[in-house]
This record gives sequence, C-alpha cells and structure tokens, in this order.
Amino acid sequence: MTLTYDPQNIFARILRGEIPNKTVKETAHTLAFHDIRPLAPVHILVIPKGAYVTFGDFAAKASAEEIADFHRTCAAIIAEAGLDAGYRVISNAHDHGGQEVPHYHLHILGGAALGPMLA
Ligand code: D5M
Repeated sequence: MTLTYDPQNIFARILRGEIPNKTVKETAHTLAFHDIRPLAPVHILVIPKGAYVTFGDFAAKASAEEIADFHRTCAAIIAEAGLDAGYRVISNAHDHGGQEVPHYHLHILGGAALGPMLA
C-alpha cells in the first residue's frame, strides 16, 4: 500500500487556501471544517496540517505535539458542538476503507441518533 502523499489532494489545497472551507476551529497543527456533503446534522472534518495520508500514517509519524493538538481539538469541537447525547468518530483509509480524500481526516458525526454503524 503506497503512502505517497499527493500535494494536490483537496484537503492540501484547502490548507494552502486555494479552496474555501467553512472553518470550525483552527490551531497550530490542526484544521476543522464542515463536510461539504453532511451525513448528519453535525458533520465536521478534522485534519492535521501535516502531510499524512491515513490514521496509521499519522499515528506512526506525527510528533507527540501534533497528535495531542489534533485530539484535543477534536475534544473541544465535540464539547462546543453540544454533542452530549452522543456522536460518532470515523476515519476511512485507502480503498477498502472507502477513503476519498488521501489526506488523513476524522469525521465527527452527531446531532441525531445515528443507528448501528453498519446499518
Ligand atoms: O471522505 C471525504 C469527505 O470529504 C467526504 O465526506 C466529502 C468531504 N469533502 C470533499 N471535498 C470537500 C470540500 N471541498 N470541503 C469540505 N468537505 C469536502 P472520505 O473519508 O475520504 O471518504
């Protein structure tokens, strides 16, 4: 499985400011924005600013500071979005995972009962 990072992927272009986004939160290492095709009332994408392809790539190679910043940002978003009744966090990887954009991202979904994950 190749982990070569494509600098022309859509999220890289968002990070360079070439494509607009609806920003939810931005930190030194992390950007969060609304998904363009929401699957739930709340559907936020969280991406590291570094060039990582998948969850595994990020977890293996990112610095402790990047990893902490990313997850603390996710926690802040979950708290600020008022997802007290529950939420789902998903990351798709490569072909079998159905990954469309080859820059690591987490989907934060909530705002309604989502049902069983594979329904
Ligand atoms: O999901 C990639 C997700 O990225 C998918 O839910 C659509 C979303 N997307 C694609 N382009 C944009 C832009 N320009 N803004 C916001 N959201 C976008 P995956 O996990 O890779 O299958």
